[in-house]
Amino acid sequence: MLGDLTAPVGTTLDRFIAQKQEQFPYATGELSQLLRDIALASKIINREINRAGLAGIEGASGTENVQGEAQQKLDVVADVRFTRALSKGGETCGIVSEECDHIIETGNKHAKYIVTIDPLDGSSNIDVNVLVGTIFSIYRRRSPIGSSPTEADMLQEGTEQVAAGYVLYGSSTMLVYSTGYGVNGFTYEPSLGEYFLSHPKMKMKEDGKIFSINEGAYNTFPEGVKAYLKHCKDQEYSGRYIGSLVGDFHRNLLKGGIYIYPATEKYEQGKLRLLYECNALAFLAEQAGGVATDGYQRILNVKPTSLHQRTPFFVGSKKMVEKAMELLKEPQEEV
Ligand code: P6P
Repeated sequence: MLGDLTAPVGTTLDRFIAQKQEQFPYATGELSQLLRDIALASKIINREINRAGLAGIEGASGTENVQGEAQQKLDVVADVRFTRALSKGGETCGIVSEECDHIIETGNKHAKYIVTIDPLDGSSNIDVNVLVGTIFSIYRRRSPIGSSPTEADMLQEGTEQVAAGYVLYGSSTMLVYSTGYGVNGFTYEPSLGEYFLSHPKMKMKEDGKIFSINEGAYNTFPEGVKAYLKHCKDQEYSGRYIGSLVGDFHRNLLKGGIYIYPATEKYEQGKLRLLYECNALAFLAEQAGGVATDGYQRILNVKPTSLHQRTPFFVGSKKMVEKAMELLKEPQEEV
């Protein structure tokens, strides 16, 4: 029997943010407004993505990002939209974006927050209609109010995040975020232009049977990773890999599982970036009861040294990540 399809939906994101702010007597509303700015930009991006094929904005832009990777047209569109929304919103003094090699100064020198963001992760999937995502982290600036943002503002450990989240542009569009008091998921209703609370108090299962990894690079994986994959296959777990980090993370958050992007011959420090991919998802994973490491240490404790640094990434159900770490620590014979 289908559930009551007319069941009342949850509260709106705006109302939820306001309710949560009331719980903090000293809250002055800047963080609330910053979250609203991100939600607004995501609605605009959602519209662009849904019409990409019709608007001629699919495919590569012909330019490269700071990583030397081909930018998709929508990468550029998303970067502009988020930068504009955060600048106009007035609550962010500086931004680190995957799409820009330097700190983006918004001009809001009296704003007390900085944002690190991957505006459109997995964008190469857009042309084949596979889900993509936005990943963001919010930190308090360390530099004096009234000054320009500094690199020290950006190179903070993940434990310093005041909020983090992602937007998943999939069969439905969802915004999932945490301010350090649990993880909540909101589903976008385009006909109303609103996000509604659909996944309150999200929890990551302590164990799972799904592993997400690109085995194309298997031959160059660390032996401990090979041993862990052998363990997964001996247990007859399911391999699921979308090629879009937010999608794989979200599924594992809901169903239990592990996502691994290890060091490989091509990416000696791993492919994923610490500041605007791994820290945010590590924050969410821990808030939901999961674990996130670089294979050896907690991701949130890694001291960043550069804006676009990469890290190996093991994130998901606690027992699965711990098993992988155990095998990474043991000397392994060639598998
Ligand atoms: P590969 C997308 O480029 C991304 O950053 C993640 O979203 C995704 O999980 C990973 O890289 C895919 O990388 O090497 O498997 O194609």
